[in-house]
Amino acid sequence: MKAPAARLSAAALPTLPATVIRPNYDLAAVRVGIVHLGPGAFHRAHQAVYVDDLLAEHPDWGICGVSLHSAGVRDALRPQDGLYTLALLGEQTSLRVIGAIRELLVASEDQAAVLARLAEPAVKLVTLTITEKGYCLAGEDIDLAHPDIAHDLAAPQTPRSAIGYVVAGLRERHARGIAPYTVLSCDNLAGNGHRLRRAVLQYAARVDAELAAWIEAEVAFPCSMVDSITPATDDALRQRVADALGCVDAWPIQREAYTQWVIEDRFCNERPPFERAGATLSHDIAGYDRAKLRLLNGPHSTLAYLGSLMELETVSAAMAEPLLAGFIERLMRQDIVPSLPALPGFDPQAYVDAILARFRNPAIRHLLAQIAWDGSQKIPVRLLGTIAEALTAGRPIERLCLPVAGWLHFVARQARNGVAIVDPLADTLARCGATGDVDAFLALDGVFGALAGDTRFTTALRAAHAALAPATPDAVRHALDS
Ligand code: CS2
Repeated sequence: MKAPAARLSAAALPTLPATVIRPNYDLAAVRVGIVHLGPGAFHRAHQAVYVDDLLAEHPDWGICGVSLHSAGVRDALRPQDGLYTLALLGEQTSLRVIGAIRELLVASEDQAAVLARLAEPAVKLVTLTITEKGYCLAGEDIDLAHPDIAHDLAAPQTPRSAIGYVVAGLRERHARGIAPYTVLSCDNLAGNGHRLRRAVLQYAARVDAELAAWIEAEVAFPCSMVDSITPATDDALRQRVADALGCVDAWPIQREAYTQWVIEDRFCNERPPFERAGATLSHDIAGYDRAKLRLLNGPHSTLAYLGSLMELETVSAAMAEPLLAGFIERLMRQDIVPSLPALPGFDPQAYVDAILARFRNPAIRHLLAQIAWDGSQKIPVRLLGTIAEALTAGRPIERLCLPVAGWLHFVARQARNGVAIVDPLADTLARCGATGDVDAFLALDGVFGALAGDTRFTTALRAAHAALAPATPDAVRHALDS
C-alpha cells in the first residue's frame, strides 16, 4: 500500500481523526524545564507521557531530549515539531500524539547547546534513561578505564559520557551561583539514584574536589522505579499509525497500557507535580525497584534466553509453551519471592499474577531478541543478586542458575553462528562463546563478582550448563521438565 505523503507536525494536528488523542495544550507556550539524556523509546513511552499529562497546567516542564551519540531520534522527530505517536496496546489499541519533547539535540553535534541548556536556571531537573551500560560502571564503582570516562576526565568541559554532562552542567551552575538541578535516574537498576550519585561523585572528585563537595552537599539524586513493557517499533506499527493518522510518523512507539513510576521524593530544586499524572512519590522506594527488577526483569531475561534456545520469537509465544511458563512461575514464586523484603501493602503473589498476565498479553509482540541484548549488564542486577542472597540464606539456587546458563549457551550460539552480539562486552563474549567454556565466562570482568569464587554457585552453574547442552529446543525442554 502506498504510504500517505504528509508528515505528522503541529500543523497536521487539526487534521487528525477525532479518535487520536493529541496535546491539550498550546505547544508554543511550553518552555523547557527538564533536560532528558537518552530520549529512546522507553523515555518517550513512559516519562514523556507523564509530562504530557501535566503541560496544560504546568507549561514550564517541557523536555529537551538529548541523545548522547545517535542522531536517529532527532532526525526523525525534528521535522515533526518533536511530535510522535504512542500506541497503547490492549484489547483495543488507542493512539495518542505526545508533544512533551519540545527540543531535540545530539550531544556529539550540538554540544554547546546541550551545555547551555544544562546551565539555564529554568532547567530544574535532569533525567536519564541511558540503559545500564550508560552509567559506565564496573561493579559498584565508576569504570575509570571506560574510554568515555577517560576522555571526559582529560577534557571535562567537552564531555562524551552522561556522567560527564551531568557534572559539566553542575560545574557551570556552581561557578555562576545557579541552584543545582535534581538528577533523576529512570533506568532499570536497583538503587539507580545511589549508583548514579556514587559514580558522579567519584568522577567529580577527579575533576575538582571543591565541586565534588558541593555536589555531595547540594545535589539530590532520587531513586525511581519505572515499569512499562515497550516493544521496539516495527514496520507494522509504522503502517498502522500512518493508516490511522492519515500522515507519516517517522518514529511512532508502542507500549502496553500498564505503566508505573515510583519516585523517591527527594529533590533539590522544584519538580513537576508528577503525582498528578499518576506517578507515586514516596520517601522510601527501596524494595519496590528490587521487586520489579527481580520479579519482572529476571523472568523476562529467563524467557529471552531459554525461549530463544527453544527457537521461540516473542514473550507471549514463550508463555504459550507450558514447560517454560510453568518453569517461570516456579522460579518467580518459589525462588525469587523469598528473596524480597516484606513491604507494606505489597502482596508479592498478586504482583506475580499481574506480571504473568502482562507477559501473556497477546496484543504485544515483544521480541525475545530485544530483551536478550546487553546480557552482561542485565544478568547481574536481574538474577545474580537473587542468587547471592539465596546462597547467604541457605536457599536452593539450581533453578535460578538455569537462565544464567541459558545466557552462556545463547552467547555461544551467537558466536558459533557469527551473529553479532549486542552487548558492551561483545568482543569478550564472542571469545568466551567460541570456547563454550563456563570458566571463561566466570572470569568476565564486572559480571559475576564474588560469585565467581563461590563453589556452590560455580558447581550449580556448571550443572545447569550441562543440563541444557547441547542447547537444542529438545534439550531445553528436557532441562525444564526435570
Ligand atoms: C525488558 C525491559 O528489554 C528488557 O530487558 O526486560 O525493557 C522491560 O520490558 C521493562 O523493564 C518493563 O518495565
